[in-house]
Amino acid sequence: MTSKNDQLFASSQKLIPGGVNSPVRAFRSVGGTPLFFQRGQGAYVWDADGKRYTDFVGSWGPMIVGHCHPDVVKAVQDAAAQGLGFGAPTASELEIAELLCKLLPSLEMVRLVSSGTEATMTAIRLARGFTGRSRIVKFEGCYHGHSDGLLVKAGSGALTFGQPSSSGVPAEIAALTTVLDYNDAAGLEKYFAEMGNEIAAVIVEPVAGNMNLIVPKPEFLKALRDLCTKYGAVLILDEVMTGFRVSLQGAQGYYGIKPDLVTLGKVMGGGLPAAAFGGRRDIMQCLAPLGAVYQAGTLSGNPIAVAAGMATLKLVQAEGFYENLSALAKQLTEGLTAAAQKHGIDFCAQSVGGMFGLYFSKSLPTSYAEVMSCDKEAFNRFFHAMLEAGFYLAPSAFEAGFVSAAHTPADIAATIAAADKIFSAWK
Ligand code: KE4
Repeated sequence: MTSKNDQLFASSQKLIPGGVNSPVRAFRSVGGTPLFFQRGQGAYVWDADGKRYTDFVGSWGPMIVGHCHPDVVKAVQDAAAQGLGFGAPTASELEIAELLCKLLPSLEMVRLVSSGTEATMTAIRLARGFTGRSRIVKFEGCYHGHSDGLLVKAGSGALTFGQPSSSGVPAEIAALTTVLDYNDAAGLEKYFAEMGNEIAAVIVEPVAGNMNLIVPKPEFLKALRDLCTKYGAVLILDEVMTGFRVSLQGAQGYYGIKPDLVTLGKVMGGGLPAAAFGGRRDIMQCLAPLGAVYQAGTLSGNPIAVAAGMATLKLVQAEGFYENLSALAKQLTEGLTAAAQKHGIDFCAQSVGGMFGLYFSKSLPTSYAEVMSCDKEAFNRFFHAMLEAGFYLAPSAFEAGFVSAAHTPADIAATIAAADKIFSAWK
């Protein structure tokens, strides 16, 4: 008897490319049949066959207060009863703009959009309009959504111009993007010395979460800020994942680095499509209808998404919220590491705030190259064994994981116990 998951996947593949509406969901990196979820509550999700999992993906970060938090559900219901959208300004958009600018001091002005991709795509256009320059710099392994200029991989050999990492991206567009090595301050310094006056913007994940989790080196963050200031390039911190995830002030507050522009998403939408970009007033005032840089969106500031975001952002301001979240993530990473090492398995893990990385490697990776040398097959085996045991990790060795305020120390202890059992039978 095939499971409901299998039936749904077989049917979905006939109508939806790969059976999914976003590639990572298809389990191609880990193998097997993707889970179709039917319900979430707190730290748990249930698949189409009614099996419960402790959830460490949380919709890729948004579910920081847990699934179906009553305050969030009620805010959405109340907002929906007033109207699902107007395509016109609402007071709630001003309310969330005021809250975002209060929580993130670098935000002098902010605009709401509907996805992280829109936020980063627009921040780059804005930086180009503000500086009058075309070149942008990103880092290998960082993901900033799927706009053409960001689907770019490092040029081969000495070529510092990027090459498309997706078909359909014209080489001419990719060539305007330079891809450097994350955490390589010296390499950044060298590139700026050659090309600094041509750089419109540098976009970076202040904690990388799309090549598994990579922690920034202090000298790398310092070089980013100092060089962008020196050469008049716009420093864009892509905090779509780290915003309100690593601390209430995001990674910029956690590490004390002030961006010129910042992009936000995930947590600030509480699971609904709300994202944003913002920063220096002199840059933001270049945006239509004030300035010449165009950007628009039918659903921007949608009142239901804003309601979910506001309710979530109110909850994360609770006393001790991030101390508790960080403690849960630390309990998990330290417990998994101890269990693996007890059984002589090359495994390590780390966390920053409420996000974590798991690596089948002797030491913590600090670069894209080091992440790529981790044992992906071992991760995939671990992923499926944990899934079987009722624990849902990110379905890729190159993604970060997330805890929520709904997870308890007992949930984490049960996760560690399941891993310990798997490691004890590890050949
Ligand atoms: P969206 O367009 O998917 O809302 O955001 C793109 C984005 C931008 N910046 C960062 C730092 C991000 O992590 C993301 C999206 N993250 C992935 C998870 N690694 C979303 C999951 C998916 O692609 O389905």
